[in-house]
Amino acid sequence: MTSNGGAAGVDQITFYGDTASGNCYKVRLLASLLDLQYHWQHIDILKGESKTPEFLAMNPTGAIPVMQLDNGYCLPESNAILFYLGQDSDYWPDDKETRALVLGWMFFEQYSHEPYVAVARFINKFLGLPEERKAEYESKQLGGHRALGTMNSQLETSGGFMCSEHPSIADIALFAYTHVADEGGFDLSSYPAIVSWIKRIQSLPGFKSMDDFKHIDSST
Ligand SMILES: N[C@@H](CCC(=O)N[C@@H](CS)C(=O)NCC(=O)O)C(=O)O
Repeated sequence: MTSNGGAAGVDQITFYGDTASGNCYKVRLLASLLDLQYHWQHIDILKGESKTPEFLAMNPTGAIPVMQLDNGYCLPESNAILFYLGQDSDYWPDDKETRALVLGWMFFEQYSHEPYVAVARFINKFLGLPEERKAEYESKQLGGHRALGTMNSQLETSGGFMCSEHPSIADIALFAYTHVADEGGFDLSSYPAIVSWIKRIQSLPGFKSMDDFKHIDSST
């Protein structure tokens, strides 16, 4: 288990996940941007570590990430965890119209983006694009490009981030798989507003890349 530095949190938080997964990276990235203290417990889904009775007691779907507090409270679903962590921060807007927009883009991420961009990346990067999944990989390209095109149009007019001129948990949710979309075969050079947005997120104070977290974990 890895512990990070940072200011003392109110509740002791443990995240269970694998930073190579965008869904897990997004919660760790927000914790870093908010300078939250947490323990990190690596879970290898390919070894079945998310299907043990202990893990299923925390999340019956057997998926990562899961957040656990020291009082025993367990919360699965990456975007629910982003909301839990971000709701008292600048990453959750003050007005109700922008809050609803943030939720809308987080639902977009899970329904219209992640099932295409993340799955194509998984088949290509983690499974090595095996022959028997090539058709599935190809079938993800159209939906992935549709999602990236939608994001690019939104970013052309939204003020710099997805919902306004301020970053929100919707940006963190969407950043996780968008910035590694090339690993799923999506060339981001056709989406200049996304490329600029990625740089803006990478410049936020407290930003850490997937590789930064990998180095932190291997050095502890
Ligand atoms: N909607 C969930 C998706 C979680 C998910 O699919 N996690 C993957 C890794 S990225 C996983 O654990 N897969 C193994 C499994 O479901 O058995 C979230 O956003 O947290």
